[in-house]
Amino acid sequence: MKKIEVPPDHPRRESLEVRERVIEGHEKHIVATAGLLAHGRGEAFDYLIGEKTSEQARRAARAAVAAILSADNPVVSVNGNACALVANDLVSLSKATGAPLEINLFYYAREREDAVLKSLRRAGAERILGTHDRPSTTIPELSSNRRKVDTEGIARADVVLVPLEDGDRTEALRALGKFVIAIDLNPMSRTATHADITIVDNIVRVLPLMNGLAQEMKDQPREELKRMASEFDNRANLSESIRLIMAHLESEASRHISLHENTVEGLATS
Ligand code: PTJ
Repeated sequence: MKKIEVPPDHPRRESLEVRERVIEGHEKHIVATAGLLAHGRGEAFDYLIGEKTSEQARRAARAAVAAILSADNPVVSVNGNACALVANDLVSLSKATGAPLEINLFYYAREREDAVLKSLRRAGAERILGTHDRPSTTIPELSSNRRKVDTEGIARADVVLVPLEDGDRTEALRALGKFVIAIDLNPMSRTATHADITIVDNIVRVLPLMNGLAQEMKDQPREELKRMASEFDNRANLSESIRLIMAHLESEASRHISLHENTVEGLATS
């Protein structure tokens, strides 16, 4: 299918361009068909949070970077959507923090694994875990394809970053004693509620932010970073993230009332 050119002055240009990246990823087998639906859901939640990174999400991102930098064996899990949207940023984060990338697909197909691998390599990744030729083990608590994990990656990780995830794995990883960081635009999802730290933001905004934070924080004492991560209160974070959605909706509702009043006033005076 021919890629559409989004007009530079289109009011929704950024969102449409991101959508095009997902469609292109689907055509290259990087993104699962269900990944298109997942993206649509993400777009809807992005609208609800005002399509910008909140201070709360920044705090969560800072705690998340602290957890990754201070971990013994951190791993960044990569699925189709994350790869299509932020392959370069994932590679940068992996290099900045020493956390290897591990391909872990819910809708596994060999051609998808190959497509994600190719895309990560093209983005500059040197060490990629989770491929079919690597030693693997299974997470007994999980029945989905995600149960197969790399022996040198998620299997022995203490901290796992799971961007844009389906529900059950976060619970299983927590049950295994791992510290889970999720990036999810939906603060009410099962992943969001079960993670240790949930960054409620769009992966396309938050990965560059995390890379900046990794550079800024990488020389901070390990104990200080560990404390930042462990003191993060995810219940309060999610509650505040939901409140931000409500506040945004309130201000949108008020804006529409005042637009309506101005129109009525304008009609009365014309
Ligand atoms: O590539 P695979 O086979 O591993 O499959 C990946 C998907 C995403 C299809 C799979 O994990 C899945 O079905 O996920 P869900 O259950 O649809 O959940 C995806 C979550 O990510 C939802 O809560 C969305 O709101 C959220 N989301 C979607 N796009 C973004 C996002 N969160 C952050 N940034 C986004 N751009």
